[in-house]
Amino acid sequence: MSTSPAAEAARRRTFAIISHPDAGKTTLTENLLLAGGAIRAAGAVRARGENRRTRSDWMKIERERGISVSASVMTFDHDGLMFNLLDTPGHEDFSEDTYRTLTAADAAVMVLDAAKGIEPQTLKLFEVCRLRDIPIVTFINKMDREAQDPFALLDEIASKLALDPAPLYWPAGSGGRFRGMLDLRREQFIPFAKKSSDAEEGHPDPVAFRGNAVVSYLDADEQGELEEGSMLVQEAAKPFDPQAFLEGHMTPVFFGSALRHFGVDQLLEGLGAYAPPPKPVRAVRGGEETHVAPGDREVSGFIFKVQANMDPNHRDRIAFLRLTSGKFSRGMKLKVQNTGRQLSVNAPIMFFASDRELAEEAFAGDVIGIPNHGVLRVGDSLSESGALRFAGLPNFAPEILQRVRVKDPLKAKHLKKALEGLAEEGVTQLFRPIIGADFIVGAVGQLQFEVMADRLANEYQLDVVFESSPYAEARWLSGERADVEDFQNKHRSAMAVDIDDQPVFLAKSSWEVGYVGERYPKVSFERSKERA
Ligand SMILES: Nc1nc2c(ncn2[C@@H]2O[C@H](COP(=O)(O)OP(=O)(O)OP(=O)(O)O)[C@@H](O)[C@H]2O)c(=O)[nH]1
Ligand SMILES: [Mg+2]
Repeated sequence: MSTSPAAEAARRRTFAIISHPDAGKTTLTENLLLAGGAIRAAGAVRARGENRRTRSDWMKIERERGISVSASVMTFDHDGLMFNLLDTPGHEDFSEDTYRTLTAADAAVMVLDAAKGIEPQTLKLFEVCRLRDIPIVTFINKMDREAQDPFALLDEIASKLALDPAPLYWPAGSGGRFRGMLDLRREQFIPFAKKSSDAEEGHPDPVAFRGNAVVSYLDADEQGELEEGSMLVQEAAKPFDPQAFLEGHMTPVFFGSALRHFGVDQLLEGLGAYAPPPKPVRAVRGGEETHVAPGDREVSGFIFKVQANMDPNHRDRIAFLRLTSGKFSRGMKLKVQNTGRQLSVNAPIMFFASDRELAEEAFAGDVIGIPNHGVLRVGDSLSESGALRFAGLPNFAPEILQRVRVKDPLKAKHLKKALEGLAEEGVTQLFRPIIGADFIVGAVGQLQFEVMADRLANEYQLDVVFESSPYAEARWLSGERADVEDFQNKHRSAMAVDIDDQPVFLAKSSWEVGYVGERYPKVSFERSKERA
């Protein structure tokens, strides 16, 4: 087998699963792992307190609430291809994580709940995909429940997303009347086995649609309806064109039920066949625009996510590196572009479904976890020379600022460390006012505070409460040092520092920001922090 970086990258399929909350991303992730032979049994997402649990919702709060709060990566080898699958949270309070994760993906699977179609959050995520030219595969999930008319669903994709839907399968009924689906390319009927228990399920093998065996699964009416529907849709929809898909104009549409492991094999096959391998990535080297190709010799990549305490016993901090070129081998030295710091990557982790393993080698498209002590941050570009810089990642300004208090005052020092640890993930912001002993936490959504309180309890044994703070806006200051210092000295009661000791102005309203901004034209007040 060839191991040239180009050939290895060519067999990578790195994709993110996106959708509105609850459409079934995590369930689908699990079942793709199952379909790929990476695990034996899928855990029920909502099976609280049981041993069977999803691999990608590994945080305690995720298991308890049955929601994903953090993106996770899962790698598996199937059919000669390496799949890197990124499960993302659907709730908008966690959008930042999802947006960043999309920067590491070469394709996206958009999961739609067949009863709901395109929901607001799906639309937003889709816009991000479009900005980044990521081709989109559509999976219409929950066909085992009463669904909308499939034609209406396709119409919605076409009108709301301005994307040509090209169904590769066509469903026979839904909910209690769901019988299976027709493979439009092979004229085969794939029967859905109805079973009420969630035990290991097998669905019967496909049969020829025009053959005799189909009558065991469809009565005459159902057969006629499916025949008519499939003819209509093939007349109405454009045939699937892989090139139009890669260019972002068309989406192949799959149907199924992730929970009942139906249609998942077909989706995996489609991803293998059509999802693109890693592409060249735009970068800057020595001030010049350039492209980094997956087959380039130099090993490079960027950090799109940092996660603290994946192993709570070790207070670890894992930076997720999406590789963009070269052949990475364990022990290699990589340099961080902005700081020039070099690090030996001795214990890189790959996240296989059943286990984490040391990554001996990795190629463009792969995601490896690098344990570090806060040296690596989201958005960092890594390479052997340290000269490559990839485009920055989106930075969300905090929308809500709250004061955090630990119930046991003796634990205040411990609280500081814990808050810093979580803030290093870059999703929540920590501000320490210059005057007083408060900690102010900034986040984009209310749910972030709940997650934080929960994680502080579970990962740091700290019982905290979040309270409203007098502040509504945080602004990072920049400008000539003397000007910034002058401003700070005159506004000490509203000044704070972030985890990197950068000065931050805390304002009571956006009006106040505008007001002081006019009086200090030489100082700029940034809504989010760009790392130098
Ligand atoms: N009936 C039915 N239920 C499903 C199916 N897929 C998922 N579910 C259920 O839908 C609920 C949400 O599923 P998840 O996989 O957690 O959804 P998600 O998109 O990952 O949710 P977030 O990550 O929180 O946005 C769970 O109760 C699943 O069991 C399906 O095909 N059929
Ligand atoms: Mg989920």
